[in-house]
Amino acid sequence: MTPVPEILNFVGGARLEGRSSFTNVSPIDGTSIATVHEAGPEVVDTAVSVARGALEGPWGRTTVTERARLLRRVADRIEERFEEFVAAESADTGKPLSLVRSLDVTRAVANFRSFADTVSASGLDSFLTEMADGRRALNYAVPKPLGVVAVIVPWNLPLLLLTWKVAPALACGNTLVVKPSEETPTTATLLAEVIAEAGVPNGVYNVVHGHGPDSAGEHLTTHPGIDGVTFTGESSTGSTIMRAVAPRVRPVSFELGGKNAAVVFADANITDTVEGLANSVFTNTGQVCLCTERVYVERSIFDEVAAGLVEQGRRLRMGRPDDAETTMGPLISTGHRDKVLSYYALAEKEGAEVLLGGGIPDVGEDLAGGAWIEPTLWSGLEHGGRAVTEEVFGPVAALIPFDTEEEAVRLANDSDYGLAAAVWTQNLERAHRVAQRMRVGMAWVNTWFLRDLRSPFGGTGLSGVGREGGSHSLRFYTEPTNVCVRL
Ligand code: NAD
Ligand code: 6OD
Repeated sequence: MTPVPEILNFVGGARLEGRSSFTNVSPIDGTSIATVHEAGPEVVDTAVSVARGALEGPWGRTTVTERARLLRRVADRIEERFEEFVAAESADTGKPLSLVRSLDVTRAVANFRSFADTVSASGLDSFLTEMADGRRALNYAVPKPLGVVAVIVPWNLPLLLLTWKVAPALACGNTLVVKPSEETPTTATLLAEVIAEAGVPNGVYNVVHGHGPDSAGEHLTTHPGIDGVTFTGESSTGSTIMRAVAPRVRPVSFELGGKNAAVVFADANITDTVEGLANSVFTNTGQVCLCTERVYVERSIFDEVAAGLVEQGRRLRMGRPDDAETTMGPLISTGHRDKVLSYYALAEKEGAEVLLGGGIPDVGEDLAGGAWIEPTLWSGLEHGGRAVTEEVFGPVAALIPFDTEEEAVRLANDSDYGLAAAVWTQNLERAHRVAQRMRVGMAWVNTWFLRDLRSPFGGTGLSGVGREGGSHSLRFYTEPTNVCVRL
């Protein structure tokens, strides 16, 4: 038997062992794929102090031009090692290689290039001169890095979400201690190699591995040496982290959960809409925070849309990531599958008619140890039940009919979350009117997850705090000092 690789913490350019370790398991078939060294308090402590040292060293004196050049070099190096990143991300998550190539790693490259462009155009390197205030004074604000930033990310789009934070944070001159999800430790560690190869000084980008509570995550968020936390994950974890940083009043940027709605009007192009809806429900096995889990359909086309969506779900092919026929991977773990299955059972208890799926598929003996799940569609649920209000984070949606635009807006907005919505209609006026009334951070019209990396990304309510993307990210990762000179 070949020994599984070891994944170590990466601190100040060195690989550090942990006092304990855990096994990273393949979601495809349940086999062990790596041993991961868990960072205890002493490793986290070292990482934070190394990051502080790097902030006070030459990195702290780099110019925007130099940092933008380094970001572009990181993007180039990821491209050079593209297939290595693809293989690592797919092994950790079970995603089809085609998806990792087209989405995860491609976006990692784009994140670095986009923030290199944004920071170059931002004027962050020069004084931002503001208007004199009428009392013959000149005000100017000097943007400084936020400092040592804790970056904590989940398992669903590990490299995409990590680089979405790392690129702007580095662009602004911060130093970082990154904690990837315990489920997906590999690409954050590969990124450390690439960042070093690009010429970023040791200590600027550090990785600590481990779990959340009582482990690396908690050690990091409660550490007195961090200046801010940027976090993507569950809303309840966001709430815990907020409490952890409260005693020292540290700023947070939170991208959290969602229970996203799609609203489909009778005047929509049905073929395009059904295809778009299927993407928004099933992409990445429903494990995208933006995925649609509630579909409100105007009653006159309800049956047609439901039938179309069922047909799209039936066409999904589960299998090994390197099989060209595979279009849907497993969930991240059998633990997460237990949670999703508990919602499948709950929905039936709450009166769902199961239009598609509802259980564990037969994927054959080879893959039986994996976290496979059937894509699932429900109708007949009341709007207020738990299956329609709580985030499942699996390949599942509830279809609910509506009769008027007002009712559709009310139902879509009736959620404690407020991340994303999609409106499907060919009526231009209605498209703008309804999209603007959505109580969410991002509303798409006749599309889903179409991204411009400069636009504000984030959610309201339980879905987050603040916005990231383009200049919005730069604002979080900098701390301005205003200088007022009497004239
Ligand atoms: P999670 O909150 O369980 O874990 C996210 C990260 O936080 C992991 O690295 C985990 O180890 C760490 N963590 C957990 N508890 C912690 C604690 N007490 N202190 C410090 N760190 C802790 O989330 P997950 O299950 O990995 O990801 C799925 C969730 O993430 C879903 O709710 C999904 O909607 C959300 N998500 C949101 C966005 C967005 O942009 N809004 C993007 C992706 C995922
Ligand atoms: O596209 C992005 O920048 C982004 N942050 C996507 C988040 C997806 C959630 O799973």
